[in-house]
Amino acid sequence: MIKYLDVKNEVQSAIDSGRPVVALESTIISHGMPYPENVRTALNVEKIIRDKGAVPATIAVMKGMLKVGLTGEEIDMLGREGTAVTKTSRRDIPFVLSKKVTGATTVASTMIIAELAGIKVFATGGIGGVHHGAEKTFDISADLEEFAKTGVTVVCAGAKSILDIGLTLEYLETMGVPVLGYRTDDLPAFYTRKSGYRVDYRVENASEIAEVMKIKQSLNLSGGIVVANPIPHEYEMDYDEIGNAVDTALAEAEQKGVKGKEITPFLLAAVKDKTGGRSLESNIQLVYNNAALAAEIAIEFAG
Ligand code: PSU
Ligand code: MN
Repeated sequence: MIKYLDVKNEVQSAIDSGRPVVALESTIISHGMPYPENVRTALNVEKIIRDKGAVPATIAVMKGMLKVGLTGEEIDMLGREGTAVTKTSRRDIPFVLSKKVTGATTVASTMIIAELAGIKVFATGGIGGVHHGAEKTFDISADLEEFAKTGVTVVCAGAKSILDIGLTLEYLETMGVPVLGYRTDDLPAFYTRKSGYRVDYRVENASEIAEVMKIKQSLNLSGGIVVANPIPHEYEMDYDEIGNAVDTALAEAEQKGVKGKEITPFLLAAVKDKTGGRSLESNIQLVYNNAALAAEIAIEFAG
């Protein structure tokens, strides 16, 4: 047993008996969406995973422990406290544990904790990536390095255009990370089904993805897999509307000098404001869609 790991009974017994489990991050709750939609979404995501026949495990750092599987009250607390909670990526974990403060986990730290607990599949909305202007700012999300190291499959809706999608793909290629498009040849761009960039491979069902995971694991090829799942047609946003919102958000961030771990939450909130909140509904729906696919993958992998 790892000293700092606290796995909920329901989740541990599923892991022990080889039943499907899906990990979920908590920065999307605290920093990715406003209250109360964040709490409602997080609880619905858990329900979608259960209805499919897998066990959800939302991950966070609380009271000096890495918590795998949260109660409804704990999810509610993360949602209410919002950005007052410490956004916790790989480098933040030891400090947040030592101070026993509440930490919301990013894609990177959720992957680390999921792997410690023995969970192979994780659902989220969007991953971090290479930011525009990274050749000057060096702003590359720690999520990308994590994909190179940690053996968890992450289902996302592609990369948001707040990022440089082309450079994000180049980085993943350098790090040896497979990018699988679920029923798409084009990497989805979060709010839209297409980005103009191609994925490495197209897959048609969850069992193909589970097979890739098993082969990768049996060869001891370290690192994760990105599964890019396009937003359902009916919730897709207008390409130009999102493009304009992102451009304005990026200009505002630059003018205000927003830096470091603040920049992603700043851009997410600014895009939401510029689209009159409509991007929030798209965001919620794509997370549901990812949760359902992640549950199917976990079931195929376990089966
Ligand atoms: N992208 C989104 N929504 C999010 C995030 C990214 O569309 O909530 C969050 C995730 O937790 C991701 C983190 O791991 O932001 C990346 O932050 P940074 O760029 O600072 O590494
Ligand atoms: Mn960054």
